[in-house]
Amino acid sequence: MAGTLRFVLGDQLSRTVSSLRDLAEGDVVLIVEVGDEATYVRHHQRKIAFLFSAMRHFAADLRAEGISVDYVTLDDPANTASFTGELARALERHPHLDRVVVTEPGEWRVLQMMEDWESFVGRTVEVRPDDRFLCAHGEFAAYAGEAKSLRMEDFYRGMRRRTGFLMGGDKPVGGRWNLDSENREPIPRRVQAPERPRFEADETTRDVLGLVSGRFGNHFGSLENFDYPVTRADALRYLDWFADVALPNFGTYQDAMRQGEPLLFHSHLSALINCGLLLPRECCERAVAAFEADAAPLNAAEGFVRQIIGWREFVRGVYWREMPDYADRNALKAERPLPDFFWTGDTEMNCLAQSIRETAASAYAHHIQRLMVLGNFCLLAGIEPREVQEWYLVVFHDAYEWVEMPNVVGMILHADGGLFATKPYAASGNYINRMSDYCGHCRFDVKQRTGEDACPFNYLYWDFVARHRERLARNHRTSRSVSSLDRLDSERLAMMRNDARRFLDSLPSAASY
Ligand code: FAD
Ligand code: DLZ
Ligand code: SF4
Repeated sequence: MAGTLRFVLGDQLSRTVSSLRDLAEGDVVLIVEVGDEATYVRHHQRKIAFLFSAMRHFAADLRAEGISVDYVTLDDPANTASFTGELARALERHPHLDRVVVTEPGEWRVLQMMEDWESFVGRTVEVRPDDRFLCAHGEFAAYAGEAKSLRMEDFYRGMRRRTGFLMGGDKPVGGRWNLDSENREPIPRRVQAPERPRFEADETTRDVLGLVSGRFGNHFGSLENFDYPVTRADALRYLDWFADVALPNFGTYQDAMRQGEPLLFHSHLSALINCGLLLPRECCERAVAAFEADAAPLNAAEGFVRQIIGWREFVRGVYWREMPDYADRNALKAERPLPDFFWTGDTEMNCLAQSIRETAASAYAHHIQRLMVLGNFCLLAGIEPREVQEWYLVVFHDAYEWVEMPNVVGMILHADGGLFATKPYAASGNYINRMSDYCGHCRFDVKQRTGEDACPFNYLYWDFVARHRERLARNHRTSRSVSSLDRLDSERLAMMRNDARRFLDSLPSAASY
């Protein structure tokens, strides 16, 4: 009897993914653990363990439904280590299957592989759209057209209209589309971050943790205290917990940072959404329901929905529109290698040390740590964009190129020349001091601009403005920084630029990684 091999990748773990939609009697679902996917960049150990465990649990859920699953483990002695090799081997095991169905991948390099599959395996290969995303490629193309600059806000309004989330007819609920101005509060000491549910590692996860520490123990990060959801049921529990407990304060403290507390009121759901255990639509529906039940304010629900149907969908559209050369953009001609401390956390700059060490421990940092601490440093220090991309792709458990790359190339580094960010997000230590308590624990003084004890973000900021003054002067959102630069005492500016040179020259590059 003929049938279909349904190849499900590690970030497609959804029962409703398009490749599983018309599953029929005799079909086989293929899921494979392959070394190449863990090492094309040397992913954080925790990300590999999370995905392998989620893949094994997903396979078990499918089998419990009576679906035939062919699951290849990493330690299978015949494992070829690649998607292509495992597809070919699977078809040898199932010669009666006469076609392959797969959902399009999240990375350009995997799409290139898929394009060769048909001729390689001698079967029809159908690559289906990934309709977990709410905006199809064609719809994004229709929105973006040939435009040289794109604005997320316009796209987002279209998505609100299309989904109907937080809409009253054709008007936004509450009268405003975007309540971001209410979402920039520092977090007062009296406000406690909520205690989170922990999802204890079961036997499957413990097996995977052993496998990963044996094979990838020299990769970045730690496997200790692994307690993240790895099943659909636990992912839904975590979403419920977020909507009930953390969402009400999500908006207000979205930009805040606190020493030792990376999660605060953030959802911590990105890795679950990106691998398929949660659907973006259901996350938004849950947040909207909380708002409608008066359990969360509008600024929280709108802020959360905007991140998902706005930013998340938008960056995915940008990635596929701009690839493959997007990866090589370097508009600011940044050429410095990534400093070694990005892998070790050994830096006296407390905000960076905290963000990097927390990332090593949990494969997570929240958006403002990624944007305004780590990203801001890479921008100001002029770190080469490909090196920054690789770091971000390695260290976060939610990282796939479609989402990592536009955030790095476009959002933090301005390496695409401002395709969608209206200005480079450059900031001095002042911003970090306002939004966090990091500076109080730091050996540097955030108020000083020059000298051994001055916060490096301060002199690096002015050095950045001076280096890029022509570009910044042309942009009405940054021209004021250039005017401020021109008002600085020239001797003082020279001292700051000297400090910046001394600091940058002293950075050890990451050759040891
Ligand atoms: P929350 O703060 O609770 O936000 C809710 C959800 O909104 C997230 O789960 C995520 O799905 C979505 N979201 C929020 N901001 C963005 C954004 N800018 N782009 C896309 N989706 C967004 N997110 C990833 O999922 N993978 C990445 O590899 C990734 N790399 C990033 C690199 C940089 C330089 C920056 C600045 C941001 C990056 N982000 C990435 C976006 C964002 O930082 C993370 O989605 C967020 O921190 C995940 O934590 P959370 O689930 O607690 O998010
Ligand atoms: C990230 C990752 C890792 C570490 N391992 C696997 C794997 O063994 N098998 C698999 O199917 N997927 C894995 N992934 C996710 C893929 O890298 C991801 O599907 C592609 O990057 C396309 O988005
Ligand atoms: Fe970061 Fe500067 Fe504050 Fe130290 S003083 S934590 S380096 S912003």
